[in-house]
Amino acid sequence: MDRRSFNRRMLLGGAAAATSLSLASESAGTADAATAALRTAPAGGEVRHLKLYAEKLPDGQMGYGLEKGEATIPGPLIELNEGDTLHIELENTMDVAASLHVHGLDYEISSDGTKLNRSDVEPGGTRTYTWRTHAPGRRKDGTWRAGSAGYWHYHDHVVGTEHGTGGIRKGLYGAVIVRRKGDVLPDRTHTVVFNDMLINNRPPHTGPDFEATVGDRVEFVVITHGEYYHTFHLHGHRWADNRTGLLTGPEDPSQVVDNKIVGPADSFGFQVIAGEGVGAGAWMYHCHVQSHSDMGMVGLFLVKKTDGTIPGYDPHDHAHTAQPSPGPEAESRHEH
Ligand SMILES: [Cu+2]
Repeated sequence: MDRRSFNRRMLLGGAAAATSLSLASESAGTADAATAALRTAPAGGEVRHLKLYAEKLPDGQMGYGLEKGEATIPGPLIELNEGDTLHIELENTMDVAASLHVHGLDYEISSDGTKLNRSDVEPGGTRTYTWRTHAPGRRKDGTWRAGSAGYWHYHDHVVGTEHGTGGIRKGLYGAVIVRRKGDVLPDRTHTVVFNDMLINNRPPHTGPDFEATVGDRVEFVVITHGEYYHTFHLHGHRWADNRTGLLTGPEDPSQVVDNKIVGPADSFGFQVIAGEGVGAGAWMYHCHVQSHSDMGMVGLFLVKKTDGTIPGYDPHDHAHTAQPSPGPEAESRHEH
């Protein structure tokens, strides 16, 4: 594979719109291409600023976006390093109140994103939410305090009900990744949200599909919303059921899985080497509750050979793409 090494990271939006955002600073290390060394997350500690818009989409759904008119479902991927602080100014362009509520990070009650705490945003209004993160460490009483690193998510907590049930249903959600210093950085990140019986609020049987080339280090963030429990299954690839999805060494006791049960507001993530040991192909991912997969909770991890082909895959005779597919979305591409 073309495992280029640069000392600069940049994220580009997906095909449909700008759906990604790198809040991670330049990765540590200046490995040269010959060694193709892993890129890893630097220490955090930076103060960052971000503007988000909550918008109604033309089809009646709702989304968060980095620019007016560019909201997506899921919303932008937000990446931080432990120790970072993020100030997000949310502008609500809709005709109903909305908010931003995050899981896993540190925030004061004024950034709760609930009506209860008067931290929602009226139509046409703006509000700044502050999220903080911290590295793990020992408390004064000797106990161990977990760090913020993890695969988390944010969502509206106001539209429809006091719990944002209507906003979440319509697409007001997105992924947050907090990395620990030294965490392996992927080439690309994809967000998969099981929301009721849909994936990323798309029509059943229409993906989203994600493309990679054999050897790419691909990261998935999997989030669940709605009323149901699901099982996330990826064909041909496995991951460790721990914080990063990666084993730390031969003694790491984490279970290696290719299927994981998830329920509403769960989130997890992992990295795979595309096609490792199995090669290129149209690898399905889907909910493994049989009736759910039959109803269309399925997408494709399209792993191409270096010449761009996918053996055995003809998109035209594949039922999965019987309906027009807008192409890859919710994708964070890490150019480096
Ligand atoms: Cu399911």
